[in-house]
Amino acid sequence: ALHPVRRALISVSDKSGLIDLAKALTGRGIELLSTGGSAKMLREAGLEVRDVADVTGFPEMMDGRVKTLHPAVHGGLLALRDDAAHVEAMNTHNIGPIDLLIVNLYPFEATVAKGGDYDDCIENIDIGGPAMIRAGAKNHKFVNVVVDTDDYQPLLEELDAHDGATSYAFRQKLALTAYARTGAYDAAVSAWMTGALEQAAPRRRAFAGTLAQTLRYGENPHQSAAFYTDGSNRPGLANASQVQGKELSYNNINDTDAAFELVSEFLPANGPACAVIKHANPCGVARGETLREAYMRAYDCDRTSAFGGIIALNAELDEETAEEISQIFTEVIIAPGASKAAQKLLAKKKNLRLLLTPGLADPTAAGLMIKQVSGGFLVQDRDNGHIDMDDLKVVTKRQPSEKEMADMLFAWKVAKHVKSNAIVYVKDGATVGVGAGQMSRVDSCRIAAQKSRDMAEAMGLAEPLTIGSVVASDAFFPFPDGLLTAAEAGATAVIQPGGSMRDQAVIDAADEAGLAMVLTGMRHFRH
Ligand code: 93A
Repeated sequence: ALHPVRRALISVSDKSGLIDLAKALTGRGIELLSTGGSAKMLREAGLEVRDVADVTGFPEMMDGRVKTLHPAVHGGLLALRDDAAHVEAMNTHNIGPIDLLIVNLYPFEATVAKGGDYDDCIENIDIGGPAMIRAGAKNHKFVNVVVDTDDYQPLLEELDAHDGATSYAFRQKLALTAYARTGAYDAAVSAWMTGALEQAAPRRRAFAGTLAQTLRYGENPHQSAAFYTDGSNRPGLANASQVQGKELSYNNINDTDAAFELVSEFLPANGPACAVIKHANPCGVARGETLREAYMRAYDCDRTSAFGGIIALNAELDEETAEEISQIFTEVIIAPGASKAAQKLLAKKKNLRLLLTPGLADPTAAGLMIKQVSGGFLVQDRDNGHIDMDDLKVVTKRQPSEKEMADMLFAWKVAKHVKSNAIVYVKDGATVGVGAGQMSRVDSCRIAAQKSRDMAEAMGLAEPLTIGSVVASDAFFPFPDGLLTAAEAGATAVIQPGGSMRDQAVIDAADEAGLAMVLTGMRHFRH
């Protein structure tokens, strides 16, 4: 199923590599048709080109909104060359076959990314381009559709390998890329409109991303993987720049995202903060007088797990913090900046990946979360819920102290980023025990306390740091047992959503143990 290429239609917004390609095509005896701007550029390079307007008999009109939308173009793309009736229709209506379509679309995504206004975005919705791409790709039995400048060279190689023709398999592959492009393009329009109309609700919109990076493998080496950006341009991992280190892996991206989202909960105005992450869960999170202190206190929560972890900072990385971090093996550091001295120091650690972001993420920003299940996707609003001091309801006889209150709010922020069932013990603005991902809440309470005991032993402390701590639970305590476990570990105050049938039993248990307890009225499950 080799098919010769005799006539090409070129209509591109991104004109990089265009002249070289066109020269290579005419050099192989291929006739060129082209639209306004593309034709002009080719002519200026001394190439012979026929205007599409000449083929259609219509000028490009309405600011270019209508240039290629014509049967002379679409007939040439869609006609089955081996169907007598199609060939007769081509002859009757004087339609010439188009064997090669080189199109890239109006830069809609780039217009959105650079903050184009509504009308600007609308004008950058390409109609004729996708119509041609879809037509040519449908007819890949005969037509080659190239939508990616990366495919220019392979196209020329294919033509040379087959004496000016292309194989069916080659055209099929091009068609696959073509439909991925038009699908993603329309999804970008859909996502933009959803945002523009402020209807972030997870309904009535299409999903697609733009391939940003092919990854070496997925969660495990036998899984292939890739990273797609969603065009939302939210500050974070997707638009971070990597200063040094090996390429990010699938797990690095997942964990770094979790680390950065978590540390972004802590406003730099309230002081430096650090989160250390492993397997998307925090090993430790802390504030400090200095960034170095914040890191050390986060590290001290669970030194064992922190090995080979991911570190996120809410402030520019300085030299003394970089020095401290480089004492142990760390996979990734992500921060909204790094001093020259810090960068110089870390440059010696060849494997350490350093990512710099343009600011912190906005925890309150709207967005969507997508999770795949067999046979479909689950889509929900991003968990951008947050609570303030005013939202808290004290339900115990004892009022929490100011210090307990501050630590409870800290613990609550961390708990939001811990896989359920989440239990987080906090003391003086630092986590001192994290229980994550257990099927039973009481187990999370126990594990977090046990980790704190282990750390106390390793660090030679007189007693575990959970003594005199506060505890946060991401969802209500169904029974008093979890709460009592926390009390045994030395917690003096509890923050939790409330809402259990047995809330009263839990409150009574708290009173009996002399605990202060506040209810948030909001749950932060995370799975
Ligand atoms: O405005 S359009 O949707 N209407 C069309 O008929 C049409 N045909 C091609 N946009 C159209 N195009 C797009 O024009 C192509 O997809 C390409 O991005 C661009 C190339 O225009 P020029 O060659 O004038 O620079």
